Amino acid sequence: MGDATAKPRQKARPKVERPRLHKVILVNDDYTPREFVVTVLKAVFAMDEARAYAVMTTAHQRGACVVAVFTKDVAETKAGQGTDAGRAAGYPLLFTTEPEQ
Ligand code: TYC
Repeated sequence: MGDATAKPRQKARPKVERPRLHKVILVNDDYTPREFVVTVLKAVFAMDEARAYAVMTTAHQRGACVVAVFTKDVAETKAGQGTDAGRAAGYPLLFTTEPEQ
């Protein structure tokens, strides 16, 4: 006879999708001063000088650089803040976002 009190060995665990993360990408251009890019990276992405300089240099040399990964909303907000900071100063600085994987 079956044991009516036997507990399931595992709790039912409904599969929940993790929200996909989105990359913020810094795009190089020929006009925005390097030091301005570093300043924006520090202000918007809370980077220290060394990290901001490394990201700026990678974008400068390779055309673009992944800055950080966030939920979609945060990625879009931060990309907008960075791009807006450039526009406000008259530069074509551009941050884009794209989903990871
Ligand atoms: N290429 C720019 C310059 O030589 C600097 C720069 C780096 C601009 C990275 C944008 O995403 C960028 N002044």
